[in-house]
Amino acid sequence: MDYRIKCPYCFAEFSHKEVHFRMETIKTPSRSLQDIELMSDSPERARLMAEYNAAMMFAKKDDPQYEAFWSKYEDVKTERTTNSEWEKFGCEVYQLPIINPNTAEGRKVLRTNAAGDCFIYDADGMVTAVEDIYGKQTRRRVCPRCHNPIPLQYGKKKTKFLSVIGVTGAGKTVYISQILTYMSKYVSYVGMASNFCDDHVNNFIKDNPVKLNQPLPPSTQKGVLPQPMVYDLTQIMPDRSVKTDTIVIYDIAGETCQDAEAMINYGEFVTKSDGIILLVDPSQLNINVNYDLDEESKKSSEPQIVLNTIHTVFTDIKSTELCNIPLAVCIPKSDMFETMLPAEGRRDITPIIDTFSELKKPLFNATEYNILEPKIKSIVIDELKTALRTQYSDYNFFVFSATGCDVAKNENGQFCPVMPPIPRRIAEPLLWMFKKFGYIRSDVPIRLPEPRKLPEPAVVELPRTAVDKLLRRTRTRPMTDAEKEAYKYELTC
Ligand SMILES: Nc1nc2c(ncn2[C@@H]2O[C@H](COP(=O)(O)OP(=O)(O)OP(=O)(O)O)[C@@H](O)[C@H]2O)c(=O)[nH]1
Ligand SMILES: [Mg+2]
Ligand SMILES: [Zn+2]
Repeated sequence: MDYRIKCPYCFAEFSHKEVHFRMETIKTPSRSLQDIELMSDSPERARLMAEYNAAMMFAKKDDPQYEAFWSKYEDVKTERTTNSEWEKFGCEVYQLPIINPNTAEGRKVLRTNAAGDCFIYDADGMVTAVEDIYGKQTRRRVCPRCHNPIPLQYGKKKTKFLSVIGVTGAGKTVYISQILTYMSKYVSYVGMASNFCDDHVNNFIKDNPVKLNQPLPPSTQKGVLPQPMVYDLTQIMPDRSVKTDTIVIYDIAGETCQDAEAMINYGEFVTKSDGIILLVDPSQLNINVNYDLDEESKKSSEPQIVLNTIHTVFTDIKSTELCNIPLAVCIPKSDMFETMLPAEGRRDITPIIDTFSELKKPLFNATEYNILEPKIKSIVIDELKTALRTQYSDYNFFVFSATGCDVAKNENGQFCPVMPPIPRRIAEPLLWMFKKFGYIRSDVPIRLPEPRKLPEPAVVELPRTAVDKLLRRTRTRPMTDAEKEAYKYELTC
């Protein structure tokens, strides 16, 4: 079995057998190289030299490949060394020695298994660990190109990459924090279970709390890359087999989305994404809100400019072609304009339950969404609609509130939720994305932002009678209103 892995940092693709490992053994040579070199030729000198060379392979140091990857970001490596790791190693995790098991040098310091290679495989036959000559095992796989950590289990399942973008202050970090917090609840709405694959998810939630009277997260710095969040989603299929997919979510700083150059430098994640969740701040749609986005980001980042930028950076698309990446266009902070929405927009999404088994069905609730859709569309400004229509082929509009309540400044001028935050409809764009990825279907066809093109002329062919066949003719009748109406929806569920 050859597992192909796509690095969630640099997007290099490689076989599971090509991974490198961060070692858990750290050595310091007993003598310095200078000391050894000054010694006269002797067996002792040779022994010390060999010991020195082996120890240097296990010395803690800054890693050139890792440093090269992070050099374009603002000197912040968001990887976190835990207290226990500090106690154990006395250095950052990214300074641990790295061994490549596919070199003669690497193999010399790793234990070989009965099959003659140095890998330790799991029950599914994927390389998960190696053991060094000192008897220490490590499961710390890293990408062979950028030396960033590959999460446990990562690489076995099909992976989809999802970026959340939008101007500074649009609410991306608050949204992601809430989505991650409530992930298992919402994926259970479509009969799925979720598991996160490393500590980054927990760290993200801890670092970006959304709690009553607690300050909401500060603005994500431009040029800082937060760790990708990796989730496994498991589904029981109709034939009772189990299917797992992996999704990786990226929180991208607002400023990164504002010009094409920054997007190419920092936003590679956007261009490599399988889906984009775009947050359009309500103030960008002329909705009355009680705060001010900073002038700079308001001007330079009208949502249609962000859309142009993305369209431009997807370099394999001609400027005249539509970009077919699934795009969920969301208006966040709906708690601030609730009165503009019908009842469906003021409450959370509802799962679809099988009346017989009482289990939740793997379906996007389009019946509910379709009621809300025309209202959201009426809030969206024409410039944005035009940009979407002329550049994107697969998008829908959403509203949600990540806090479900108002936020107010505390005595230090930081925004805090004024009530226990209970999010509303945050999962709707995500479940829509799941439908686009083919994980689930919808209960009825989803209403489109623009009707599909009607046939010209708008007629329906009548069944051919024997006389028609004889006369080799086809007869038609005009489409009914109901038949035309179907063109406002997707073709299938
Ligand atoms: N009322 C309300 N305010 C929200 C909501 N979500 C976010 N906000 C407000 O928007 C501010 C910015 O949210 P962030 O999530 O930090 O914005 P961001 O898009 O990550 O911004 P950058 O990191 O600068 O790109 C928060 O401090 C809140 O004041 C919401 O659901 N309701
Ligand atoms: Mg942020
Ligand atoms: Zn990589």
